[in-house]
Amino acid sequence: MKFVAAIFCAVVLFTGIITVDRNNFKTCEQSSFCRRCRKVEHNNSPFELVPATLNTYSDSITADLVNKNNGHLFVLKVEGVQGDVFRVTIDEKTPLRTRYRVTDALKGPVKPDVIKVTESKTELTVTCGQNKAVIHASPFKIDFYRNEVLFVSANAKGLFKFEHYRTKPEKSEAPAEGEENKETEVPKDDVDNEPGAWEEDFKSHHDSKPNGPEAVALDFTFPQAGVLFGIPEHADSFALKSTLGSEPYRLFNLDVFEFELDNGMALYGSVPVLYGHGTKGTAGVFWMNAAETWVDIYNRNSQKNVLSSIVNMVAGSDNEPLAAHFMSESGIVDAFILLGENPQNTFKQYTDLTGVAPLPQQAALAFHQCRWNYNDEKDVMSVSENFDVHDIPMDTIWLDIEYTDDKKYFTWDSRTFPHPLEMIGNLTARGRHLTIIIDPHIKATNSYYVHNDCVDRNYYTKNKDGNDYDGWCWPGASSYPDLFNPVVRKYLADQYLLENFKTTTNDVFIWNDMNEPSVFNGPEVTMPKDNIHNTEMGTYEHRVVHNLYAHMQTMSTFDGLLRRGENRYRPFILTRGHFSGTQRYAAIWTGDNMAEWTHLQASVKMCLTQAVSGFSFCGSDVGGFFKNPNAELLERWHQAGAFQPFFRAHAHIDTKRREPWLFPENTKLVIRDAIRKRYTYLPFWYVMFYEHERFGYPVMRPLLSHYPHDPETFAIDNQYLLADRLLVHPVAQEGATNVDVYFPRHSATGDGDLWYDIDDYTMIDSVGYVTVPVNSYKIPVFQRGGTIMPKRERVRRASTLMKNDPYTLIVCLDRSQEANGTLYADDEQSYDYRVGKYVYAQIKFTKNVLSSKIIDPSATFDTLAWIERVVIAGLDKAPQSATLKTSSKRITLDVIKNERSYTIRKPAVNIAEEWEIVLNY
Ligand code: NBV
Repeated sequence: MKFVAAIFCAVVLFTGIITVDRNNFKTCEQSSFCRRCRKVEHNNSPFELVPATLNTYSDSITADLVNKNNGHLFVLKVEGVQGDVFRVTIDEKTPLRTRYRVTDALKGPVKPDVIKVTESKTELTVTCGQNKAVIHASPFKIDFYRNEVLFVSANAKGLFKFEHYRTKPEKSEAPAEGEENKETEVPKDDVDNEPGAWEEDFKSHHDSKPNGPEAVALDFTFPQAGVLFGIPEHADSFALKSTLGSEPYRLFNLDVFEFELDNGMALYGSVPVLYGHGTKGTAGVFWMNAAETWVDIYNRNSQKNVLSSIVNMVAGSDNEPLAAHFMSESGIVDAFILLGENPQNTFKQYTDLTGVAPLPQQAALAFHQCRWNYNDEKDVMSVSENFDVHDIPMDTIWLDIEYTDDKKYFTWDSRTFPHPLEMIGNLTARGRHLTIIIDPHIKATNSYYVHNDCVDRNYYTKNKDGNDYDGWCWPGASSYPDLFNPVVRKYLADQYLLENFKTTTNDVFIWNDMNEPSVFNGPEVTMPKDNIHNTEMGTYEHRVVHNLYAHMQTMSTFDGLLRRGENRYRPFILTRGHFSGTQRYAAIWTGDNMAEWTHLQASVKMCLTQAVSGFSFCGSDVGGFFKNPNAELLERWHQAGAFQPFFRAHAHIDTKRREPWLFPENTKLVIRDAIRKRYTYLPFWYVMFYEHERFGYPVMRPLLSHYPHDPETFAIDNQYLLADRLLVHPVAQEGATNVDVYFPRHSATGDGDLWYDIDDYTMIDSVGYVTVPVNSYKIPVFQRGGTIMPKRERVRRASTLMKNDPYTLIVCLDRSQEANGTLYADDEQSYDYRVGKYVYAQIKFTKNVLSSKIIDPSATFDTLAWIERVVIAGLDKAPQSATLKTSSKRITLDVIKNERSYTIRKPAVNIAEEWEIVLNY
């Protein structure tokens, strides 16, 4: 059995058959809980509120809900949360056993807000600030209003379902899968008689389901929305499509080999937050549930195929508001209703709950070079040297699984990597870092200390019979640490400490892969759902916590790296699996994509969706993981990656080597240009991530973030904004000589902004689509008029060597001849910024004066960095000269006229000072 799985994998790897094997993964129909939830009758909810049970508290209400079909009781809690959020929880009133509640997704306890309650015969109104939740008793439904406008309704479609825990019926009553007797009428809501409710088979895997049916489901309607988006991770468009007549979107962390594009199949991560946006406003729902979840989308605007569009027409669903139906296998209903009113506020409400990607070390925002595998120490050093020879900057070189001794993580293969410390030291001496992979599976051999420790101390996840679960992964027979147990997390974190992992240093970054978890011979390539974990809430099946396994690994790794550096250095971790909140610990990438143009396009869509779902630090394998990219695709992918947050080239072990100098000179030069451009923009990336940590807005943003009243922006996912300063439209079509770039409007028919081409300051003063010519070096990137961009134009071999280098400021003026920007600097590596060692400056151009003011005067940072150049585009009069004024000096500066801009040379003022440059006419 084990061998079969391994051979299967190997065959697919080496024959290069490129398409996902859908048979390995369930459809909704093959998943009994999804089937049950999906067939709930619309508009006939059996749930009712029991008004007599109402309890009112300062920040919440509770009341019983009854399922009229079986009399079972539930407790509803509606809570006001600070920042225009309601939290709705529903749990069983007296469950047979405590149902699991998600831990560690939220960044901390929620902050309650004061509520006011008014009652009428049929409704209960919970008011919180300018918002209210109107709870209708029968049928049960909650309408959420902001400023009297209805933004979200829960259970408006009547699809609420809550399968209470129950005792297993006698055998004869529970037919096995496929044995159902179609003649016998199934009593309403009696799931006991449903096939698959008490045990379920998929392929050769049997799920024993000792606790029986336990699904929870609820629909949310968004009456103001013209588009729904969110719920990553899927290789699909930004705008969610109707699932009528097709599969729901699935959230179940899975290692999907050679995933396909344009569908809602599960992928490595699950982030159950969904937004509805329209010209009248935005709202969101965060469905905090870590069990397998499917989401049906009701969307009159989009049909996945002709058939479903016809079904839609016939069903007359054209008048229906957009809606989402969340269906989870287990857990409780725990939903946050985000009433942010506009996109940015709503995204921030989500990061206020689950956290942000903290400011990374500068090096992590620079260029990463990876491949499965760099073969040995010589290979690593020669790749590093070649980047220098060809004058291409690179900060981090990565080692994949082959560096280990037989896939035993925390060890090295002594034949290929006999002197790891020396190798790391050589890289560090050149300003570079090393990243190594550490997967969660542990080779089950008694010649491995981690395995012995885990066995001796009872640290492994158990199978349904209570024995150490044993699966199959890269090392062969493997076991899986029970990462839900804090003691186990601490043990693994300890392995990163330099006293334990003696062959590493503080400069080694970590990559956690295969943590969905991936199990080659498990059901759907993961762990059986009836495996057992020892969580902080007690003993639970894997079923209820599955989507949190990777999250727990990143928590552990983060803790290890933090303690490794005595809490001084910012850890850098890349993880493949993720859940809500993982962004606090790790960056993510979109997994095993392909060297195809469509996958380059997908990288934008996927990272955009991640960005609004908390994951600002996202990228894709540049060049494509599987298959060999041609020169043009490799060039275009580097150019696109240079403007995405996480920028790493990576490739499968069977692909041809593809370091830039192995291609024709022109390709190398184009790639070099793209990477160097990234380095010039590092100060911008750095301030964006600082502001992301401080304010909680995404770094990469869909156009609707800043142009929420322009419906044309709603579904755009081939271009995006970086903060509100750059508009990026990567070239992702083969042979393109021009690109249609959309310049958004402030209202449905109104004006837009001015935009300046970053390469030559050509100004665009129009809205709608504009055809922009491109050559092999160029991708359309525009700086918004009204913004100031910090750059560093002296590019070095690694970003760590640019710390003291001077800055250039690019000032692009708006129609009123004004602009604004920020600049942020610190030591680029440590947490000292959190104790006030930084400079954060507001840079402004108004009335012909450019000025820099320190935003937090109590913060201080000694730096040698200075301003070496100011470029101003869009000035409507030509200045003769400029005068620099600081508290101690007053100097006249030259102004040079360029084709479409002016350059002020050498203001030579330190960035930590306050200054003014006055243009003289
Ligand atoms: O560790 C090998 C690869 C890795 O290169 C890739 O980036 C991961 O997504 N890993 C998956 C395992 C096997 C891939 C077929």
